Amino acid sequence: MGRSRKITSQLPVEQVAGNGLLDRRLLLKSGAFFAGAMTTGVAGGIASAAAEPLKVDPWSLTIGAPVPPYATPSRFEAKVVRTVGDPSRPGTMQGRTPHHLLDGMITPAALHFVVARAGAPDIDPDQHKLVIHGMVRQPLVFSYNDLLRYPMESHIRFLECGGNSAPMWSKTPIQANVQALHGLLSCSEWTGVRLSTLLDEAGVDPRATWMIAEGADGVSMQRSIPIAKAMDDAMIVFYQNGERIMPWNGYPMRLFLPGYEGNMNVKWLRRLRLTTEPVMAINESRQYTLLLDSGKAWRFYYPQEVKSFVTKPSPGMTMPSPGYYEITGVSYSGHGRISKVEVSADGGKSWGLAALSGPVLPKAITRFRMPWNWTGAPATVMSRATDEAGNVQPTREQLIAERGAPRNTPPVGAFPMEHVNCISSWAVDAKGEVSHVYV
Ligand SMILES: Nc1nc2c(c(=O)[nH]1)N[C@H]1C(S)=C(S)[C@@H](COP(=O)(O)O)O[C@H]1N2
Ligand SMILES: [Mo]
Repeated sequence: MGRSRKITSQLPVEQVAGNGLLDRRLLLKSGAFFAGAMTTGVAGGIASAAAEPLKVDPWSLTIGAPVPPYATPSRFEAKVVRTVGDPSRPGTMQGRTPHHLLDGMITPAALHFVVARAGAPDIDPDQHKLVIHGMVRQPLVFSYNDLLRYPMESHIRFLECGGNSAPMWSKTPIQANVQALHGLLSCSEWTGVRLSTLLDEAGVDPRATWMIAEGADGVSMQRSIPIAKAMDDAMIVFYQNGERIMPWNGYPMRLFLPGYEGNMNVKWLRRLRLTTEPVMAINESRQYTLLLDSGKAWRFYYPQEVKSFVTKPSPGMTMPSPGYYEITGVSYSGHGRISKVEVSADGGKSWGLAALSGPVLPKAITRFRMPWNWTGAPATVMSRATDEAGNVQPTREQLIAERGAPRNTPPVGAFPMEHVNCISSWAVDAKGEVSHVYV
């Protein structure tokens, strides 16, 4: 009332990169621009509100559902679920996060990805113990409640399986959605104690160079952690997004190594042994190694490198009509903060800077957003992240040049190639259908 709303009948002609990418600063401007863009048919579908009264829907005429003690999302969101492995093959038990259906930086605990070689053990926290021994002045045994009395810290950090995105290694682009291609990645707020506090209490022998972490699950998973990481930002965590860690993610406690390969983050943690040699468990001698063309393998390759992918639009989606869209996706680096994300809509010929949704935290998912005026012509959408250490996400070709040609064609879900962080490309055809392509 009183103020006339400025209607912008056309999107500005000015683009920051080819195929309709617009200036990210538009996202900071007043909503009037978007209000105009959406109702003048540019976005193709927001009906202009005639001055008719709203119809009264049945849900407005009754008392609603009572408050459940523990809530789950609306029944209309029933498709927002993990895709899970075959439970009859316990060794492959896993669940993938549906990034194409989420927004923001936090993954709900119930949708956090899972890799659990022997499923989730049913651990009674009152009976669970954590032992620190080996090359220490004073071996220690902690009960769960002992540990909860130490000073706590909370940090928002991503976790990614070293085998995430392995389908990108396939010789031809696998036609699957973002969940299948990149779903072994999640980001939570983790709360627990700094590992260095406990190690200091045990008194680590200065000659110790490795810490062997062991889980209490059916495979007694073990991984060797360099002592420098153990003393740096490693944590033992009990809470995930404010509630106790889910059974599948390590209840009642797990090791958390910010930025490091998912596999090293031993769940259901029960033992830390200080020593001078790595344990050479299967997860570090065979799995989570990188076999090169030379026949040699990289072992003990820890940080998850800088990476990003577009979640919207992404394969399996259809863009209903030409007009205004927001391209959005996730970016992260095991080396620190994301410093920038560039987006291309023309297959990498030209790039524009995306807006980063704050807070931009180290070793956490940073969501990026890019305004886009899709003309209806075929386009290829990509994102390229750079971290504060100066690492730039490589193209698939660059990654292949570094590691050798693809040696096999993995099915979706297999992990033959670790640490795949290359750029993903999504093609939008003239019908608006989005598919996975290599450029
Ligand atoms: N004890 C134990 N720890 C484990 C695993 C396991 O099977 N057992 N899986 C590892 C792997 S391969 C990954 S990628 C991460 C996954 O953590 P999440 O299931 O909480 O996402 O946990 C790691 N820690
Ligand atoms: Mo993993």
